[in-house]
Amino acid sequence: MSEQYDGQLKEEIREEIKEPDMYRVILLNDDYTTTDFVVEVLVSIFHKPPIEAAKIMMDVHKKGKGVVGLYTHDIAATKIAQVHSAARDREYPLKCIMEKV
Ligand code: NFA
Repeated sequence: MSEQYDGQLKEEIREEIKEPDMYRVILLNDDYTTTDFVVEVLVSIFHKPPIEAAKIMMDVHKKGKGVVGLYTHDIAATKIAQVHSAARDREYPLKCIMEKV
């Protein structure tokens, strides 16, 4: 096997094991969404245990925003769409966004 071919193989293997880009999903506070609904969303969409969900909700309520979780791009986008859809159904303005880590 030539040096060049060996190098090409190593390069291909390196590309195959590259970790996916990760995104933080960030929940934003507002004055209208109920605390119960936010906890409900954190439990049902983000699979947080209820006690942790209540802590995250209070943190967002006090600080204006907070990280809910770390996901690959498509999982983050799906969860955000699920939050906005559930909020729209109940006529709450609850919003979340994603940012690349
Ligand atoms: N601030 C909202 C209230 O007082 C609760 C809330 C928390 C909304 C976290 C959005 C995010 N009812």
